Amino acid sequence: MSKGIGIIGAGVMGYGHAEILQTITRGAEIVAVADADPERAKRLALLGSKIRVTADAMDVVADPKVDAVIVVSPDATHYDLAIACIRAGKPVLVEKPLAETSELCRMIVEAEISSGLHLVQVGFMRRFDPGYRALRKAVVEGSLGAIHFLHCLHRNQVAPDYVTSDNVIMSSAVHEMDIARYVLGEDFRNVFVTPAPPSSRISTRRPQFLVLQTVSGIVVDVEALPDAHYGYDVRGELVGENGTLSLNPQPAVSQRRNSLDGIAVTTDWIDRFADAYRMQLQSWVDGLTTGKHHGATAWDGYMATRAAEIGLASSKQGQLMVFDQEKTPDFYRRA
Ligand code: ISE
Repeated sequence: MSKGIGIIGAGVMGYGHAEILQTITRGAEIVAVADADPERAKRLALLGSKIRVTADAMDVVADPKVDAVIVVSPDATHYDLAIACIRAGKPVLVEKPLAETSELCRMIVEAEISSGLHLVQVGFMRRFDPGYRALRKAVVEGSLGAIHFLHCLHRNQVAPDYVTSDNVIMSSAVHEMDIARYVLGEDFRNVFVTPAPPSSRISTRRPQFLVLQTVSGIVVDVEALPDAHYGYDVRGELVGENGTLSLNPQPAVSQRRNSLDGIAVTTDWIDRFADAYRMQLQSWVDGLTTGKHHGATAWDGYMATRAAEIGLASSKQGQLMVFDQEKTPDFYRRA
């Protein structure tokens, strides 16, 4: 039977998830949407005949027709909504970050463990990207031999005005913190962050360069550039003793025009990770029936925000920061 989904937040990302759910995902349909802006909610509701509109997010969580919830509202609301879903015993897919601080993320982790149910998934969609999955597979199978480096590039075309240098770490580089843990299957032991000069053309925010090391010593470097101008560009190269693997997001066609021969660069993450978003939603919806979960857990969400916070401290203090090692709770260990 089709699952009833409630969406909280009808902005660009909320609409994007809703569109995929209604047009591509099998086994679920949207039954309720909440947004403080009634016009946005109404626009989303046009995607289906059974979608009830409300301004009250908690009303969606409590709705008996809602089997599971997607939280795509502002970051500051994530904590309360995730806790409300756990209390209601409803599975919830929370857009990243899980919550604004690692302390709040940790409280979500504790609440989920106390409930005894695996209810929370974090929308770190890159875990469903075929490229990153191939990198993970190579690590699991050992095909590259011992791994030395994971090089990561994360460039936004032009970040919105409100994005600060701190956000470049907390909201952008945090994806690398998560995906590196996923690909390498290890936690971090230290991080050093060097801010680069700001882009005088556009803003005072500074690009950030991060060097992390995992527990076994693998080096992960991240260029996080908020204003690349030419497009949205995410790259990765895994370097091992037998060779390398690079992400290769190829559009279906290449172009020759204006004296150039090449491929178009996407302008935002919705395009670049379109496959990942689709697969993330299908996997999450399938999990509502099978009980199998493949995405980032609340623990992963906590670890990513915690790593970003430690990175932020490094950028402020200009020092290498060492992580306290935390054991993954048994509740989150996957067979
Ligand atoms: C944005 O919030 C996202 O989550 C995107 O995936 C990321 O690439 C971008 O840098 C963030 O600002």
